[in-house]
Amino acid sequence: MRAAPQVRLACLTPAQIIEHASGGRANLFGLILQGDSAGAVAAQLPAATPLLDLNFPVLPASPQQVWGETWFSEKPLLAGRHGDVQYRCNSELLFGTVSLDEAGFPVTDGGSSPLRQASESAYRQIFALLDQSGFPELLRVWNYFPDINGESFGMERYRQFNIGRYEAFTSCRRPTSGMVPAACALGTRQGPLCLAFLAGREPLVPIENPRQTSAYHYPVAYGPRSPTFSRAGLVRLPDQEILLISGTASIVGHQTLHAGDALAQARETLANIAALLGEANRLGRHRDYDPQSLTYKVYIRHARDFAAVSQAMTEFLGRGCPAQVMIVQADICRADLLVEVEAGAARYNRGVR
Ligand code: 3EB
Repeated sequence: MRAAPQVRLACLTPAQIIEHASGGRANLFGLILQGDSAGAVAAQLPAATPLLDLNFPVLPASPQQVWGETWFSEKPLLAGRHGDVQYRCNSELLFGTVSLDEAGFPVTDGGSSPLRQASESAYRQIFALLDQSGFPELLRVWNYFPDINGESFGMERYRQFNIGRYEAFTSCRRPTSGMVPAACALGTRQGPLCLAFLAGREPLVPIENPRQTSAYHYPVAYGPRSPTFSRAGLVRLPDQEILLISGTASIVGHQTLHAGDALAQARETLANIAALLGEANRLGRHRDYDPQSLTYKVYIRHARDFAAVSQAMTEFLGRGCPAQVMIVQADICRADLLVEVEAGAARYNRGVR
């Protein structure tokens, strides 16, 4: 039997999450929960578990609307807190979460918006922790905040977020292109700015998509500061390799394709993921990354597009495949995007030269 990877990414139902959390065998790094009753699951987890409780509706709608993206460690974990950052780490990785209420960042004379200030503060706090923790490398960030396509202070909120994120990277002397983390950025219905992140001792092996302009090189038409993220990345650990695919959408070059057509957008998105798998197989230790071996989180703007997006996933994966797919309803960071897909896989290194 193949040994389990030291870190495992899984989409689980609430019953499974509670069973794992109380079982004691697999340690929980942390969770990103979706669904209206995520709070009920969170209440049953040990105190101080790094946790994002998002209110994205899980599709198809069911009475038990909670799913979780769960990060497991087979190695013992230490827990800690640094400012507003809650984290757990083992010998190789650190997983953390931070939630900041925009109301805590009133506008002052400079005119910088609360969201921009909160975004900069969240990233600065993460970098401050990483600089002193022995896990200097930021590998993956999940970014969530309400009203992502709304406009205030003369600018779309996603663009405000991009400025705050960029300023934290520069003021903390981090590169803003090339060696930047994999990421996603989605709009919630309400609540604070909340981030989850994964950090490590060794740098990410960044992966860009040959079909797309690198996001950090987007033209200024998309906002005064470009988004600071890599299209994907490989995390190399002594005993395993983790592939992390960032939020991926129907963008070719830097332009949105197929406005208004969810099926065509989903197919274009999956063509982008296929291109990233090709790059991962070129750059990785493991040459067997394929659609079937990934765990997916699919964000759709409108619940009515569920059937079309499910169809595209089935075309990509084949019927009856074992891959795990979680579909949730969320706002996407460009108003013309209807779907965004992120994915991940972990490979045990034994037997690989
Ligand atoms: C895109 O390709 C779609 O701002 O961190 C995807 C992944 C997107 C991450 C981010 C944004 C982000 O531009 C949006």
